[in-house]
Amino acid sequence: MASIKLLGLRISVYTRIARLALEEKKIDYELEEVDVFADAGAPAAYLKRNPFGRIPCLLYGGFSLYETGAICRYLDEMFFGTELQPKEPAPRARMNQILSVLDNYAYRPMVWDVYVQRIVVPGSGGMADEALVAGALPLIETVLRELDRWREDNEFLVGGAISLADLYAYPMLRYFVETGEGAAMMQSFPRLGQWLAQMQARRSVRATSFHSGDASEDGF
Ligand SMILES: N[C@@H](CCC(=O)N[C@@H](CS)C(=O)NCC(=O)O)C(=O)O
Repeated sequence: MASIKLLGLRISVYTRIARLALEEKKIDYELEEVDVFADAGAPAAYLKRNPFGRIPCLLYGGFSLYETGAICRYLDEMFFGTELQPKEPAPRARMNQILSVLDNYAYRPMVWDVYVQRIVVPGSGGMADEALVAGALPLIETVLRELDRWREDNEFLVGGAISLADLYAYPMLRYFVETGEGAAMMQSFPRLGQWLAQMQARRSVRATSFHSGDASEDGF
């Protein structure tokens, strides 16, 4: 039985980021599903752990930790294995900059304004809010242009080694490219498309797909 538990949802972007860190570090863990999207809201027991009601939350021994950035840095600093943060100040700062850009300018536009409107809302019989989709695209394009510029021709977003920047970006971009707008926009950033395809092949990415037994990520 794993001594580390992650409370979250398989379909959640931030849960997947934490799972990617656990997988990259080869840490044994158990994912316990907590449905914060239920009509009744996040379960009361979960709100005692995280009063903001956001997932994921990490449990290790008596230690309980929420906020994905804190979780990922803790895992990286606490456990041996692949290091997920550059040691040198400049690349470390670039990685932190990318995390901040993704948190603030990518997650909501890519996931909620485009993916949810294009895939989830019509999937449950609703109509997409076209204004929301259209309004999100310019900001997303700026994010992709910056990621493409920072990556240059390196293998990963920050130089030649995987870092938290890649683990944050992948789940957000993954949802975005499932939409027509996302797939079309990625054509303008072929280097970033190549990065996404490389990430797709990683063991950690395959071990954490958004849906169980999902082959839809294989094709990209
Ligand atoms: N700042 C939080 C954000 C986490 C977050 O927004 N998670 C989403 C799922 S991907 C969530 O819990 N949403 C529930 C809600 O919005 O009520 C973190 O870094 O962990």
